Amino acid sequence: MKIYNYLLNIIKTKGACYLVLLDPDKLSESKLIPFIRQCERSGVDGFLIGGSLMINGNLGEFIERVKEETSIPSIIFPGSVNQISPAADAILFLSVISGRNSEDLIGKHVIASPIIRRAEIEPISTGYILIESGVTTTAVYMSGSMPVPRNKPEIAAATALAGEYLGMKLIYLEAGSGAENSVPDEMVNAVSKVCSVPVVVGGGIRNPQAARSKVENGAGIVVTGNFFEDENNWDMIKEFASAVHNKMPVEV
Ligand code: 1GP
Repeated sequence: MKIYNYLLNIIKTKGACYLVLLDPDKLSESKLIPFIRQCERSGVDGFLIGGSLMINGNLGEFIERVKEETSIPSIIFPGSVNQISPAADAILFLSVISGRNSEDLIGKHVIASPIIRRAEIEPISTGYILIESGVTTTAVYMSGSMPVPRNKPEIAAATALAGEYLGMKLIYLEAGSGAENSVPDEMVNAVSKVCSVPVVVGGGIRNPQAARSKVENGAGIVVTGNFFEDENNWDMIKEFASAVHNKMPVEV
């Protein structure tokens, strides 16, 4: 529970936690180290590492390089059962509870569990809820399931509550990487109201204001990925972190 408790503690002290997604397929060798340094300087609380396909990247080697460079926790955000490595600190043990596909609800977990145990990394049980976002995202396509309609916050809330009652430690509202629209604030609000575990929000968040409004609506953890594929945006990492850390005094 070390990393889970770390996340809870950040939420308690800073108001919310800011995680940046590193996709080994998208982040070139030459950009990785400067990007990590910039994240460290800018107040990022942790890295989610993973990708839907992992076409070129080697996850284990990638995490090792990240770990050499920083003490910020590395948490695997697995796109498949192949994405498990002892180099990480923890892994989001994702169950796609918005879908009805048994493989993504429990099947892959049976295969992954002994590997995670051998790797001695911390599994963080996470109810993963895919939200309709304007386009068919990779996450929706790969899971072969229907996302929750954007205008149905009550379905998201009931699904999240079921996840919490099943013992899940995080509820992740996912619009999908590169989503046209992020998860609606009203939905974040409806889910946060019924859940006592932290609500993670990710997908399509492209400015600090959007990040802040997820937190104001109850998100405990905000995730961004795509936006920083463009190096010209790296200067804004700090603004994102300050927007998420709403209990901290604003730095000038
Ligand atoms: C993590 O999929 C997100 O939940 C990341 O989304 O790449 O759109 O920021 P973006």
